[in-house]
Amino acid sequence: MSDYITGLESRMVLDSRGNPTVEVDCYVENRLAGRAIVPSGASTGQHEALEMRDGDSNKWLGKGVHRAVDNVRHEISELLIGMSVDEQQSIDEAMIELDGTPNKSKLGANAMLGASLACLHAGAASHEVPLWKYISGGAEGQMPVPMLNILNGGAHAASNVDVQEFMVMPHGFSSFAEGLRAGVEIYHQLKSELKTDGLLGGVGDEGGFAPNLAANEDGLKYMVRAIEGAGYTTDDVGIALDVAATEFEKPDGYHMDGKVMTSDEMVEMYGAWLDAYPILSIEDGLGENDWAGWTALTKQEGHRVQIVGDDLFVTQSKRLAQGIEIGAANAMLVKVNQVGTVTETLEAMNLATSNGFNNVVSHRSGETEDTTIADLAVGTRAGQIKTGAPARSDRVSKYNQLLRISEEVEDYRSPFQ
Ligand code: 2PG
Ligand code: MG
Repeated sequence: MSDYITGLESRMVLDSRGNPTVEVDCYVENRLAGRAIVPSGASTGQHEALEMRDGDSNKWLGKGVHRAVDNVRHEISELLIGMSVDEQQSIDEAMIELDGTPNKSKLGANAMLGASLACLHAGAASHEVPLWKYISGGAEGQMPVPMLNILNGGAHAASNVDVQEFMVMPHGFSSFAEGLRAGVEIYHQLKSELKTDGLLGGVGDEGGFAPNLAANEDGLKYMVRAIEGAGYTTDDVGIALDVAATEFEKPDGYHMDGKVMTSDEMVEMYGAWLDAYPILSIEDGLGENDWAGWTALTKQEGHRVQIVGDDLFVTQSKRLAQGIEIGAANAMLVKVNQVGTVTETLEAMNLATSNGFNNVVSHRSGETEDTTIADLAVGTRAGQIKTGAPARSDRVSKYNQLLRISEEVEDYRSPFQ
């Protein structure tokens, strides 16, 4: 017999940047059974589902989430009461229907996602299985290779670096714990390399160092110095970039390193970087509407590097289908709040894998102690997760949850074999 939802509660809590966000509790048989907190981005894509903010500039600088919280407490709670908690798809579909807009602007994607995730947790609890196993439907899980963002730039840092994320990817190890250890040691090594050069300052939003650099390419040089300085080789540890190029694409081109570049020149630059550095993955190398540029990049470099669409696909099947059709990218970044429900996230992930695209599960730059994405990565066998530097609890909590899961799930392998 399945357990029934008896109500949802919701409240405002804070995220890692000190901004309000939505927390939702799901009650099953009148007992608290599942809780989730919604993350929030800074370099958001224009096609993302709507994050509902109150817009009252006298409070929380306009970023209050009072209306979204209210929507969970009233409309969404009333809608879901009496539904079986383990019917995730029906739960999500009911909310989508009630919202009735293409971008979830009536209820707010933050309200809907909070409810969707809280029900997911409650469903796992009611079946008394770990979340990752509830997501996998009982199938074997797989530990993801972490991408640790150890050098922050772009919209996540107050530096002059345009590339948003320089990540280390320890893919050549036999266990998650060993891979993570390499990533952490490299993080500490980067700190001493930067200190030696007098470039050590604070960290960015995702816990990585945030130095000013003479050129973006210097970030790649520091990554190699850190990998090798920590005693690893670039055979076992590669580099993943999130360029977040939408942020510096202007009507006249891409503004980078003090120059203005065309799409073709960007593609050429990536080719040169791939020749010179152990780069395994490039995310958002071009802007969110530059489909032709994405196709050109994928055609030219897709055979030797993973090309990940974040702002381009916004975890939405419709945009992903377009990318598949025209050969734009060969991987999708997975952010639950870009689409707003668990069911739509899983649908997009399935569409990706069934078309030979990789999935990379991702945090947002505004995060919390919520660790759902760690279980999502394992349960869907995504194979990759990016969740920041090994610093600050909003990032480390995901790695710690993965360490716990790795006591049960051993499968760990390079997604590039
Ligand atoms: C990204 C993310 C997460 P934000 O661009 O991939 O690193 O940043 O959440 O600010 O969109
Ligand atoms: Mg991105």
